[in-house]
Amino acid sequence: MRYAETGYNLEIDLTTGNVERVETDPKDTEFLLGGVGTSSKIMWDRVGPEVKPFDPENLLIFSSGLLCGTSCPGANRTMITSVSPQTDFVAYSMMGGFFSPEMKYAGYDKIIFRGKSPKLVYIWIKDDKVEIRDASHLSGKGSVETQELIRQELKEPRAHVAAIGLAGENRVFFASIEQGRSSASRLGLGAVMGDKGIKAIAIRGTKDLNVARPAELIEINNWQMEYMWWRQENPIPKMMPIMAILGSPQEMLECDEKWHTENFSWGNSRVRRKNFWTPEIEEAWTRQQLSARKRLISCYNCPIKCGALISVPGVAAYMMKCFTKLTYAMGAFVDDLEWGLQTAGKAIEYGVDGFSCPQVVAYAFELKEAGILTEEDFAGTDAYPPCPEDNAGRFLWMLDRIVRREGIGNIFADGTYWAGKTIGKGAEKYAHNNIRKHEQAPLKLGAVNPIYYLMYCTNEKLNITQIEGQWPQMPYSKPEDREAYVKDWFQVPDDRFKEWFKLWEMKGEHALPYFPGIPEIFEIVDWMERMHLIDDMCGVCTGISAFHLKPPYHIHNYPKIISAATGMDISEEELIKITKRDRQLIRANNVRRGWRQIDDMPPEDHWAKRLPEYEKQLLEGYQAYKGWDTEGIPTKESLESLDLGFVAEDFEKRGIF
Ligand code: MTE
Ligand code: MTE
Ligand code: MTE
Ligand code: SF4
Ligand code: MG
Ligand code: W
Repeated sequence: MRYAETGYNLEIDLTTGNVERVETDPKDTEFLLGGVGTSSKIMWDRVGPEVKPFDPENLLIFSSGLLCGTSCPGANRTMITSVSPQTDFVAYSMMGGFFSPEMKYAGYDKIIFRGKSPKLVYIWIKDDKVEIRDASHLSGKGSVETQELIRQELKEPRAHVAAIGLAGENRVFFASIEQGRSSASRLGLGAVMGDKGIKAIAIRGTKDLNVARPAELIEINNWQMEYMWWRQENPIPKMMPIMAILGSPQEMLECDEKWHTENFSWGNSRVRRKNFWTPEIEEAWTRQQLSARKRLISCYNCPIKCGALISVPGVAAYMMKCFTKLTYAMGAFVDDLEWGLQTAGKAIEYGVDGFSCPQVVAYAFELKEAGILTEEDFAGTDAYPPCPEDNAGRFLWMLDRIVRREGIGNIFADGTYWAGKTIGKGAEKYAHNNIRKHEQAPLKLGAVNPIYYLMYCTNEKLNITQIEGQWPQMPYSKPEDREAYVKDWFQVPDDRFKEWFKLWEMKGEHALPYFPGIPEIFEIVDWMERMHLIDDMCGVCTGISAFHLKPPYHIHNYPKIISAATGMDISEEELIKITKRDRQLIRANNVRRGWRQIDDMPPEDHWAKRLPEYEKQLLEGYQAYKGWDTEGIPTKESLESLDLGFVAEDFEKRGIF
């Protein structure tokens, strides 16, 4: 008997229409747990470096995590893996909601798509019954709208549906996949879904899922639930609100946006607006947020409710969480939150990433202002009007051109990096906020922070929120606050971390960037990265885990949770080894595709004050610490010590070493 997982993957070949339920090898689970771990192995085995994002050979894998569907709180993430059109590397993007548990209850750990359908289809999975159904009547429909239409058509109100909008159908490089209370947003996996001809996947499962030692598991889960309630009622003192309580950043709850609106940049990540947050703005934005927010909502088996149902005039109700609340208003320079929420609603129906899209549109207007694009590029045709002059109007005009790939929009539909290359004439320079060809949060800061520097340089995930956490962003200035903070900090790998924290100060010798010291920084970064990776293998939401300070999941209880759920009995050391192995394999997939360290440097202007010598020392040291060479390639010794000799052999054959 398999525990915590079903032991089966669903393989769907869209070219031939072949559907197979394939038993998986339990050894793969011992080797890489599940989620991104086992998906990376499938990508390694089956998608060679010659495969391009829109080749039929590219796979699109919807994976549950190892703990999804069990009693573990917040274990609901679906990890979607494929070669990204935006980066040409193997990417993964996540969504919460209800999809993964439903997949497990239908009897599958992963759904693996290959090939391409000749016409637009949707997939209907009800337990053992799998149908590929015609979706021509859904062509052009919104991603949220489609979910409801399919539930009605199937007369299955309890089916969970992941769908793409117009952007995915038109292969916009930053197209998302939307699903009820969540979104797999980044890296354009919606475009791969559209390219394969899949409009949506609907799923309903009614089977049981077994766990190995239920009483033991539930005891830990009960402690986690109690602890979470306690944490919500006892915010961490003197921390910024989104870090003080659990949840993917609680932007739906929080109305005070002084910090984000004045410290994050507007437009194409360019302009900081000091003194934006006036009493008038505060009053208007708070009122608008409270009236738009109908109720707070959660994902499967999570009490935290960090999402919200949003209803604003002119667009259908939709779900929102985290920072997309602000990206549209700020990207467009429109000082009206309600307009931002309306535009976000529209963009979500089109199915685009709320981080990339506003920056891409802002970039287009920067190029116009710089004279690189001309009036003619923004002219109308028989099919659409000329571009309006006002900020709101021109933003919506460009959004419409992009998702339809009309006129100049066709170029911007490829994102800032590729659009810059196509346009030339110096346009590349204006695409200034990318890492690995991908638009980053519009965040420009002062002096380089060594912890963030290393995360930006080395992590394969493309969002800083999806790597950071565990270690506070800033020290407390008062020793007694630091003392109080470490008192109940049982999540740390060991007590040395508490000692470093107690000595860490805002200014002077014990302040960033030179304190904590380099070896300590490596351990802190490694810890943060590891916890995120475990979440992404297990399908646990980082909003109640790795992203947070003092979360209910940590390095000491994870091995117990995994053991009780699966019956595998792994120790902390073994879990750490699995995460190292998984990390090397994720990296190896991309190294084989030509990735080198130079592809992953943070934008030059990310920090105003850089320290090139120190940065070099940090990066080279961390690479050695992680078992990589100076180009970021995993070394032979490291690969072999993690039982990844097959990767080393492949690298040898290809002359990569
Ligand atoms: N959980 C995992 N395992 N991995 C992640 O990267 N991202 C978090 C959170 N949970 C993340 C995660 C962040 S920053 C946000 S905003 C939400 O998931 C996004 O939720 P959604 O994907 O369901 O829309
Ligand atoms: N795009 C859409 N369409 N919807 C969203 O909720 N969330 C943003 C960003 N883009 C979001 C979005 C946030 S807060 C995060 S952290 C990332 O997507 C999550 O990326 P992922 O879903 O690819 O893991
Ligand atoms: N960093 C700082 N210093 N302060 C913040 O409030 N907000 C986070 C994160 N980083 C935040 C922060 C939130 S809510 C989001 S969703 C991300 O920035 C978005 O950026 P990313 O694309 O880099 O994850
Ligand atoms: Fe969903 Fe928020 Fe709970 Fe995470 S913390 S599972 S995003 S409700
Ligand atoms: Mg997501
Ligand atoms: W986020």
